[in-house]
Amino acid sequence: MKTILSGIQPSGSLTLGNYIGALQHFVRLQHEANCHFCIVDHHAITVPKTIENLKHNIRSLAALYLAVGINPDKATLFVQSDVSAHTELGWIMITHSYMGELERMTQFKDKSKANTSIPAGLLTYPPLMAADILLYQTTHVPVGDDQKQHLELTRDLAERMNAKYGEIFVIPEPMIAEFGSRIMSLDDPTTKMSKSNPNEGSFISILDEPKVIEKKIKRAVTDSDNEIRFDAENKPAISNLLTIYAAMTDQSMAEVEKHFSGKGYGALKGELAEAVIERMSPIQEKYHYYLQSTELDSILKHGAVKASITANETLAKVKKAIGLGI
Ligand code: ATP
Ligand code: LTN
Repeated sequence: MKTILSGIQPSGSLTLGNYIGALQHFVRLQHEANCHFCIVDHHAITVPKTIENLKHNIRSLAALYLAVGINPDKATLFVQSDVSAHTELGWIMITHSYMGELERMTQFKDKSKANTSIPAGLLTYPPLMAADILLYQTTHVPVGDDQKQHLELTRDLAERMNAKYGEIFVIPEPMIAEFGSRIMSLDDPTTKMSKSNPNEGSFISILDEPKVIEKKIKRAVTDSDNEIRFDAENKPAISNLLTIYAAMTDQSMAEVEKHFSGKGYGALKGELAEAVIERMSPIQEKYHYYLQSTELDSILKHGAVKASITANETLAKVKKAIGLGI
């Protein structure tokens, strides 16, 4: 049986990119693997946050995990900072990382560009992510395409430590889907759809109201001719809209292309808005239910207790192998 771990940062409203590239796969995988889904709040504080915002975003993300269909009886859902083994192993991973390899990470380069004084946590972010994964002897990590480089580093660190101390870690494999692992911005199909983009028209949030979804899709940029076909290189904007449509309607790209053959961009945008609204409405309803329920808190508490058992076992094994403690 596969062992799976993935994490999402509580850094704001999740987008359709997070849903298609990550959450949708998590829901399917929980039926076939031993799954751990983590709210990575320690990762979120690598850029400054207000206390109220962080608190809200943690509960909000937990409610969203449940609303999209994560079943706490099947998967372990927990908050990273509730399982202290993450930061402890995170530190050990930092001490086995080289400055050069951390400075090469594109997410570090992108996120530090915006800062005049760069928080050190942005640099040490990937070894903490490696700890998240390795603590559960994870075999597979479902993520979007932007996390490929972080996973390569995780594998490098695990192999480096196994070579030095014996087989302490399972080497994890990335799970990156062929379609939908890189949903692009609606205003610029050359950049990734991101919840931290200051232009709200560039992304659709899972919690956007129907009217907002319609407006954002209507304003989405298109490509120059009026032909609907999937061609990521020459028609990046339309290919992005087709990818979102395929994910929202659970169809293959071939089926979607056939459905829109001979139709114009207006039809694609209209049907896409309908499909997104239809898929998001029940999620939004469940989200509001979970957000105000105390059930949410007990699910997270239980998840942390369960996760701690495995995490502490691995941590103890690593500390012993390295020679730490008494
Ligand atoms: P930000 O965009 O605010 O920097 P993020 O959304 O990339 O943050 P997370 O919220 O931690 O960061 O991402 C959660 C998961 O969603 C990850 O697996 C990530 O790869 C995936 N993901 C994020 N954006 C997209 C996207 N545009 N397309 C597909 N998958 C995505
Ligand atoms: N780095 C990821 C979030 C993340 C993660 C993880 C993903 C932290 N720990 C463990 C998968 C597994 C991001 O920025 N999206």
